[in-house]
Amino acid sequence: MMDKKTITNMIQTYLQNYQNKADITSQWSEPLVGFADANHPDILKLKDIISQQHVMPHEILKKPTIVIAYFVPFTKELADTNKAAGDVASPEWARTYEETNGMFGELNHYLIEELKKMGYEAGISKESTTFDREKLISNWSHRHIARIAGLGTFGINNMLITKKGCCGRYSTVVTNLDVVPDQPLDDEYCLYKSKGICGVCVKRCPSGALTFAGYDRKKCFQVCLKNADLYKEFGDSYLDEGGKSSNSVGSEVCGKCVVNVPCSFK
Ligand code: B12
Ligand code: SF4
Ligand code: SF4
Repeated sequence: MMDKKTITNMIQTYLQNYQNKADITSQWSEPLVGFADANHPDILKLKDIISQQHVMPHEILKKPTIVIAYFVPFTKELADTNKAAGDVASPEWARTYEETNGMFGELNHYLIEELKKMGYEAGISKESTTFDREKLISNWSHRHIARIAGLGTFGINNMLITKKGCCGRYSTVVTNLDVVPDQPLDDEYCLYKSKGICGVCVKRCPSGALTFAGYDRKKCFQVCLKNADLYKEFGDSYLDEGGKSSNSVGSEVCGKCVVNVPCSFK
């Protein structure tokens, strides 16, 4: 039988070995893993909150029970490379973005195969690696599911902040595991939301996309596109359904709102 500890160990060990590969320059910290109830009322609400096209776990597996969500934190060393003011991301940031997305594909494939060997079913939403280039939303939101899996809470930087911070990336796998699901957190990890202080991310955002009133994804996207123009050499890990053709040209990154802020690593 697969328990939560075994799956958590599998993800952590896979990542440790992956970063020793010769062609990988990225280093990651130990991942956090959460288990969301695939039939949680908040998941069922995603069609209303995000869009009618948002995929439901039961559209991926016939009888889903648990969505595994995991957060892979970046290192402080990587964050430091990207802390310069302005809207130009560091090349290390762009490269790690691509390498992390590529790693997710391989790690998820490994998890799915291992679960199948044990008699379970598992799958990913192909929608998660692509997004509507006009509306700038995806039909599969990793971090809404990660929130339901108890991994973190949303900050005013519009990132999901975990107990290890928000400087890192998420992925999710839908399964029919028979484990007890984790619950969303009651606390607020964002200092502005919990205590009315901080706001550093708003000050740092070079495009005015972040304000205390909300987040403007179009303004943010302009900055990401500018960086994509600069960084085309690290590949295109954001692929469309089935991973056939690229959803973007260049690395659409910025990340000034997740580095050098109080919630980057805690
Ligand atoms: C489309 C997309 C973009 C677009 C649009 C951004 C956006 N936020 O919508 C662009 C290209 C501009 C972009 C930029 C960035 N992105 Co992006 N992006 C995505 C993608 C593919 C889909 C996001 C989406 O559609 N969400 C649905 C919309 C409607 O939700 P939303 O904008 O998040 O808004 C909701 C929340 O704010 C939420 N919310 C806010 N407060 C609260 C409180 C509660 C209680 C609840 C329930 C909800 C809630 O309510 C809003 C409406 O539902 C995801 C990967 C994925 N498939 O999940 C990555 C993702 C969100 N991006 C990520 C990152 C890191 C970035 C960048 C830092 C770029 C970079 N890597 O350098 C910037 C940061 C921008 C920002 N501050 O939000 C990470 C976030 C990691 C984290 N710690 O949260 C993700 C999850 C990718 C990943 N695999 O980890 N991104
Ligand atoms: S930088 Fe401060 S205000 Fe912004 S999300 Fe993090 S804790 Fe909240
Ligand atoms: S990634 Fe963050 S800091 Fe950069 S433009 Fe978007 S919201 Fe602002």
